[in-house]
This record gives sequence, C-alpha cells and structure tokens, in this order.
Amino acid sequence: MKRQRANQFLRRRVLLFLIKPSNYDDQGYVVTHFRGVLPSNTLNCLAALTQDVVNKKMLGEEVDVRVHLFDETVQKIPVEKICRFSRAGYEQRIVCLVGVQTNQFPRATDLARKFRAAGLTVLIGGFHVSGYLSMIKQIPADIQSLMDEGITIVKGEVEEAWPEILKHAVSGRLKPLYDFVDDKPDLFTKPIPILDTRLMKRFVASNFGTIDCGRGCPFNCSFCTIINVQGRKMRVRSAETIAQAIRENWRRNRVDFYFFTDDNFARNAQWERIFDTLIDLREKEQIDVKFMMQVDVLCYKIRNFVEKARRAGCTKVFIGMESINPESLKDAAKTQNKAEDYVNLISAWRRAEVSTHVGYILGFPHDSEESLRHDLHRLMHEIQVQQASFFILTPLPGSRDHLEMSQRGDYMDADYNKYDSMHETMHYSNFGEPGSLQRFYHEAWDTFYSFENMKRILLRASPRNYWDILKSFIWYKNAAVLERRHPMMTGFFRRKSRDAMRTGVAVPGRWDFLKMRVREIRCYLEGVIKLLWEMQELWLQTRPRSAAEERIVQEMHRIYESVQRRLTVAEVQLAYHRAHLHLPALKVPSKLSLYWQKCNLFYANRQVYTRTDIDQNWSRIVQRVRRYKLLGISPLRFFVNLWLDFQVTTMFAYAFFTARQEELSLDG
Ligand code: B12
Ligand code: SF4
Repeated sequence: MKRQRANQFLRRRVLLFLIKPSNYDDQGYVVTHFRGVLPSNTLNCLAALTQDVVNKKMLGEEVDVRVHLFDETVQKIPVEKICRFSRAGYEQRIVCLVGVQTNQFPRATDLARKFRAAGLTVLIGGFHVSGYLSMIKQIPADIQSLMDEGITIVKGEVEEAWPEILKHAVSGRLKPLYDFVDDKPDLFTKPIPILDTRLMKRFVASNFGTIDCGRGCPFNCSFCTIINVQGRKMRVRSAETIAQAIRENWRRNRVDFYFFTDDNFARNAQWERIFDTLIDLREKEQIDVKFMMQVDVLCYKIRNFVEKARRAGCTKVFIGMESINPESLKDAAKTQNKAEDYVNLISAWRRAEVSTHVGYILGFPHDSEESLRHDLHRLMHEIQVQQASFFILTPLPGSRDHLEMSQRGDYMDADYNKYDSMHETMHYSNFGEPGSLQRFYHEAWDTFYSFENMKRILLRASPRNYWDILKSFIWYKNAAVLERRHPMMTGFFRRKSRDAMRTGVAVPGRWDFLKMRVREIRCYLEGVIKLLWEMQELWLQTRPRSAAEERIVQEMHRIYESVQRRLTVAEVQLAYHRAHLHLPALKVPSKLSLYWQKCNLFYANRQVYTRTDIDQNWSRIVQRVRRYKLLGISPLRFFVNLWLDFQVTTMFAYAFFTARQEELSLDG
C-alpha cells in the first residue's frame, strides 16, 4: 500500500488542455453561446488521438496524463484558473489550441500569449497556420513572433505524429515548428473522433456526433484551402472502424445522428462500403442511425449513390453549389459544376426524400447585385433547393486565390477575425462602394428565409424531412436574422463577458456593460418571441393535414375568395357542409359547437389554420399598454387570448418534440 502511494507520488502529472478557441464579434467580445449547434470535429479528433496515447502508455509509465476539453463557442475558458494552478508548480500544464481557422487566429493568439506569459507550454494547430504556411513559404511576422515567444506551431495533420509531439512537450523539447503537410497520415485504422459526454450537453442536440470518414478532394477550386492542406488524393477510414465507433456511441450515449464532415463524401473511395455497413446497422442490428454529409454536384450521377444514401439513413446533403452563374463557376475554376445539372440533382435527392442544403458564394468577379438577385430567384423558384447558406467570397490563407492576390499585391483586409465569410475582406469588382456586398449578403438571407419562401419549401417537403427542415429554419433564422451571424458559427442565446475581450479594445465600465446587456437581451427575447410565433404560423399553414381537414380548408378558401372578409359562423358551417358532401364521415358542427371549438383548440386541434387572430389581439393589447390605457383592455379578451396562445404553443411544442417519433414510425 505504502509502495503504491510512493509510486503515485513519483508519477508526474501532466494536465493537457485541448481548447477550441472561438472568434471575436465586431465589438471585440468573444463569441460564446449558451447552447451550440455544431460540435467541433477537430476537438473530438484530437481527444481520440490523445486517448490512444494515454491508453497505450506511450509517454511512459511514470507520466499520468489528465485531459480537459474546452470548446469556447459554448463555454468560457477559465484562463485565470488554468494559469493560477500552473504557478503553484505541482503539475505540468500543456495547452493545445486546436482547429484554429483564420477567423479564430486573433483569439487563439490572445489566448496563447496569456498562457505563455504564465509559463505554460502552448501549441497552435489547425487550418490557418497549415494553410498559410503550405502556400507561402516565408513565415509571416505574426506567426514568427508567436514562435519567438516560445509558442509551438503545428502545420498539417498529426494522426501519426501526435505521440512524438506529446513526448517532446512533456520532456520540454518542443520545436518551434512542426511540419507534416507533405507527410499526410494514412487514416484507415486511426482512432475515430471521440464524443465527450460533458461537452455534448452544451449542444442543442446531445445525440449528435461527428466523424470525418475521409479527407481530401480531387477537385481544384481556386477559393478552397482543403486541397492545399489535406491534398487532392483522398484518404479514408475503414467502414468497420466507423461502424464500431457508431455502435459504441449508440450503446454509451444513444448517439444516433452524425455529421460526416468529409468535404466531399461522394469522392470517398469507401462510400459504398460505409453505406452498406450503415444499412446493416439499421436493418440487422436495429441501430437507427441517421446522418448528413457534404457532397458535390455530380454525386447524383454515381450509380446507386442516392438510393444507398437514403437506405443508410441520410436525411440531409450539403452541396457545394457555390453559384448558378456559369461565368462565376469559371472564375472559381469549379468546372465540375454545370448549372444545367442543378435541377436534376435537386430532384434526385427530393425523390429519395433527402433534404438539400446548398452553399452559395457571393462576390465573384462576374457577380453584381442585379445578377445575384436574378440567380437567387432561380435558386428558389426553378432549382427549388430546400435550404441555402450564403458566404461572401473570402481569400482564405491556404487557397490559390490568397496566394495569387498576395503575389499581385492586391488589397486584403489585415484583420483575420473578419475572414469568417460574413465580412468583406477584399475589393469586389462589381460592388464599388464598400459595404454594398455585405448589405446584399443580408438581403440574400432575408429573401431566402422569408415567410413565403419557407412556406413554399415546407409545402413541397415530404413528411420524412418536414421537421428536419422546419427545425433548421428556426436555427437559421435565429442566427442570420436575429443575431446577424452565419448559422454555422452561431448557437442559441449569446453570452458576453467583459473579461474576455480582444486585446487592444477598450473594456466598457460595469454599468455601461450592464445597460448594454439588458438592452440586448430585451431585444433578443422580443425577437425570439416573434420568431416562435412566425414558426408556429408556418407550421399551422404547412403541416401535413388529414383528407378531411384539407377539404375544409379548400372550401373555406373558396368561400373566402368570394367574400374577401373574415368568415361568419354560418359561412364556416357552409364550408363543413360542402366538405361533408365529399367526405360523409365529417360532421357539420352546430353553431354552439363551433364557438366551443374556437376556444378549445385541444379538443378540435385539427381546425387551427393560423394564429393571426391571436397575434392581432396581442398587438392591440400591447398598443394600449404603451399608451397607458390599461382600462381599455378587456380582462376577458386578455385571458381568452392567453388561453388560445397557450393551446397553440403547446400543440406546436408537442409536435416539435414528438417529431422524431413520427419520423421513426414513417421510416419503419
Ligand atoms: C466540419 C467543419 C466545420 C464545422 C466544425 C468545425 C470543426 N473544426 O470541426 C462547422 C460547421 C462549425 C464549421 C464552421 C466554419 N468553417 Co469549417 N470546416 C469543417 C470541415 C469541413 C471539416 C473539419 C474537420 O473535421 N477536419 C478534420 C480535422 C481533424 O482536421 P483539422 O481541423 O485540420 O485538424 C487536424 C490538424 O490540423 C491538426 N490540428 C488541428 N488543431 C491542432 C492543434 C494542435 C495543438 C495540434 C498539434 C494539431 C492540430 O490535427 C488534426 C488531426 O490531424 C473543414 C474542412 C476540412 N477538411 O478540415 C472546414 C473548414 C475548417 N472550415 C472553414 C471555414 C471557413 C468555416 C467557417 C468560417 C464557415 C462559415 N462561415 O460558417 C465557419 C467558422 C466556424 C467557427 N468560427 O467556429 C475553412 C477554414 C479555412 C481557414 N483558413 O480558416 C475550412 C478548411 C473549409 C474551407 N472552406 O476551406 N466548419
Ligand atoms: S469541391 Fe469543395 S472541397 Fe473540393 S476543391 Fe472544390 S471547394 Fe474544395
């Protein structure tokens, strides 16, 4: 016993912090949300690699490694606490800033300097440093100064090299720069990203996992960084390792939805094996796993690809469409995309009842406001995609665009925090005045996610993906319209902290900060209520209805078109009567029972078509409150309205939370 204690005492403890930094907003606050939507696959990847090193005791028997994961997009990093403990000097502390993209580089730099100043060992890796240094051989001043301060830069993928880097870190022999870009690891049997149960709880859906089943892409788009870091030759994970990880996650945490983060799953040489394995998991082992993936425009031409994807549980595909303007596609060397394929592509996925989400880039040299408006109209009405994400063309370090612009000496914004595809970072030829492309960018989001377009999309959607699309609309509108941020970098309910601001930005006084937060939170909550009302209205107007209900709605519309005012009770009864002629099982309600149905929606929920009346009553009540005419508010009307709203909201919430059950039974 004593010897065991002595051994424990002699063991060196290493605390390893894997931190995924966020970025700053335009005011200099760190972007953190109460709940996130998309977890970081890079963080999960490094967690798995580290776990493997620890399990295999690759650092030696005497080293006891404790790993802590942080994702700053959903939690505050306890910088002071991490540094304080290090000053006590009991344990060695190593901080790894992981998956640092260009827009996160300024935040990562601030964090790295704080940790380094407290004497910790610090490493930075991810796409910014890997991309920049793989295209431009001369090390830029900002990266050089980090290295001069003793911070280690890691360029490229570390599946093979991670044990060695950790050994160097633990023994204090780290080099300033590690370079693995030309030495890409084979992924076939490497550890699959691990899901951290504690972190998963910070995301809206804790049944959500990520796996990169392969890396690289054979194409050659000029704005893309992936090919210059992960290469044009695809490397893949084995279908069996993927299936084993899915089984394990299902058993331990009931994870049943995945984002396969491959940039182009259609070019993964193992796609068919992976699909077949997933089909077996679903059909033979009853593990009802579903997933979304990224594919290219030509994928629908691959034999069996769409059909097998559906059977394997694919519910959504993200397609790199980028533009429907052939000139713009040529500008980007995206020659594999042919705009004439788009309609066939979308209808192939629609027939398989898999929803389609396209990435669309704004700001190519041939784009103008007028041409983009025209293209957007075609995207919505002719090609009929179900979801779209817009990105402002950005010269990301690591792309050919960035290299060529650097060589030509073209203007590029010096602030990397803006390289998030929501900001203008270069000159856009047909958008002379600065800010005009950004204005159009917001217009594109507002137009695509307008009530009328969302309604058209949901009316065309199949029951299998109706709720998936509606839920995405809530997420997307919350981000793009309420927060004015890109949904892929936005969660729910923004948090802000005075003590984690960008270096160089003046920290506001406590009182000013409090006033600002109260104002912001009030505006946000008002926005959330409006958003929920809009989504309820959307659901009421589009939800799948029974034949009887459909008939009544048609008859009511017919009568409404001839009278052009709200229908009287007698007219509603007439609609029932006409519907009854086609569907005799339908009872024509008495006048009294129609009044009863009007107040008791739970009893007759099939007859709720809109919440317009409820909203109008609320706005009348609010107007009176604003004019201090409280006595003019009828208590009866107030309580009836509250009761009706409660019922509609409850019905919506019930449908929302039981949607997954419905999907399952439909699938079965
Ligand atoms: C999934 C994904 C997302 C997810 C999750 C992010 C994540 N990192 O998991 C979501 C949807 C949130 C996302 C959002 C965005 N993304 Co993204 N995303 C990807 C994608 C497709 C896969 C990421 C992944 O899992 N890669 C696999 C991992 C294992 O590779 P890796 O990150 O390079 O990590 C390896 C090495 O770099 C290294 N490493 C990484 N960090 C560290 C740290 C240390 C210390 C060490 C030793 C090693 C190390 O080890 C890892 C294992 O080998 C990549 C493209 C790609 N192929 O990577 C784009 C990519 C990273 N995204 C990109 C962009 C631009 C964005 C957005 C700005 C887009 C937008 N407007 O929404 C946002 C920004 C989000 C933010 N601020 O948080 C760019 C980044 C380019 C750049 N130079 O910045 C990429 C490369 C795609 C592209 N178009 O070029 N993204
Ligand atoms: S298809 Fe996508 S991943 Fe492949 S090179 Fe083009 S942008 Fe990059």
